[in-house]
Amino acid sequence: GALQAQFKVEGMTCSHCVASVTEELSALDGVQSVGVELNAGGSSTVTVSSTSALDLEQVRAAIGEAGYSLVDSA
Ligand code: 9UX
Repeated sequence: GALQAQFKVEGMTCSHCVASVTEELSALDGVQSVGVELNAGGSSTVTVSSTSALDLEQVRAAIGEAGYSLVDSA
């Protein structure tokens, strides 16, 4: 089955942000789907389904490429 991982992302406030992040993450190896629960006032939750485990630094780079910041979980 597919693996699912959740990430917190700062700075996303609109549907264009969602589209940008979705596009960048979808380009990563093995990614099957990307879902975003937008929270314009704080950190949005991004859920990624993939066929293999994601490389955190690739995820960070993709989110940065879209113009946003991955929030490191404590
Ligand atoms: Mo969503 Mo626009 O950030 O700069 S509000 S794309």
